[in-house]
Amino acid sequence: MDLLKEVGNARSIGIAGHMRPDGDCAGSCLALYRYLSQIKKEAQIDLYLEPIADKLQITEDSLRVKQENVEGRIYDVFISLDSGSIDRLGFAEEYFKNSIKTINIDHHISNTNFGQVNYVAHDASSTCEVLYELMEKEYIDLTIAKALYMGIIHDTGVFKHSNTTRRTMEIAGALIEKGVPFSDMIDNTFYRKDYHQNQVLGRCLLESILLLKGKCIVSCVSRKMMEFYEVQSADLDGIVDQLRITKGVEVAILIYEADIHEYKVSLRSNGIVDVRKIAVYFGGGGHIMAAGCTMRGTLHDVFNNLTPHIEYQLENKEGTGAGL
Ligand SMILES: [Mn+2]
Repeated sequence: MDLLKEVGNARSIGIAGHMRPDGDCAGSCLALYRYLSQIKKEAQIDLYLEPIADKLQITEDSLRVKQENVEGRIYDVFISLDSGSIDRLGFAEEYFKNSIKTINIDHHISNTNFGQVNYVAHDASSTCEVLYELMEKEYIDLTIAKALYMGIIHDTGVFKHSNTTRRTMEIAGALIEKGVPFSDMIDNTFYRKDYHQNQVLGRCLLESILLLKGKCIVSCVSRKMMEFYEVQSADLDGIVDQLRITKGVEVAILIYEADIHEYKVSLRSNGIVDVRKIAVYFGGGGHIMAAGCTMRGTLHDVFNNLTPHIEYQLENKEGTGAGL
């Protein structure tokens, strides 16, 4: 796809990403906004996103992000980024639907090809990687490079997940060459935790329990604990991954109390157990190594319902070496 050709002489261009923007969504939107603003100087360009987390607001264009919903506004071209389906666009879905031409750029395998023009690269680590390939390289300045780099590190878990390819690293290298302050970017946008988040992490590690001969580790966060530390569910991100890397552990579980007798369960596997299967059984979903579901009952019920599934998979798959 020739991105600039597809945008053509549009006088108004809208850009949007998915609800609750993550690093790749915010990064790709900020990068494309800046890119088109530089090249299509005559056009009116608007970027729509739900509020971006402070740590992801890495370019000054973050201040230009709009959340308004003006009825009847029609764009010549509207571009969706990092969104697997049209409903994931949230309030911007209306704009997308009403636009004269729609373009859908993404990397999710599940993408529904909801645009008139669809460019979905399944093998790309991130939408930022896809965008890099579509951009004329001479227009990639430091601002764009930073935004693209952020998306790549977030969707690859800093080059750790299996979606990282040689090409991903080559692109990251090209972006570093533009002067991206990568150490700071990785610390500030990916690993940084505030004091309260660290306290809850510590508490979870301290109170974690090993089950099934040390192959399963569990920790729970009560409503009371969340109120005490003044944290929200998003502040618990990463705790289950820390539990997962405990030596000898195959499955890590983090449970937090969302409501009375309602628990959100995050599951992580090191390969032998397919946690997606377990999550799906309880009405949730996810991937083989990372999944989640909501369970009702007492904490005791949650434990008793979950562990047999893990035990079953451990007993039936262990030692085969096949992993899955
Ligand atoms: Mn993505």
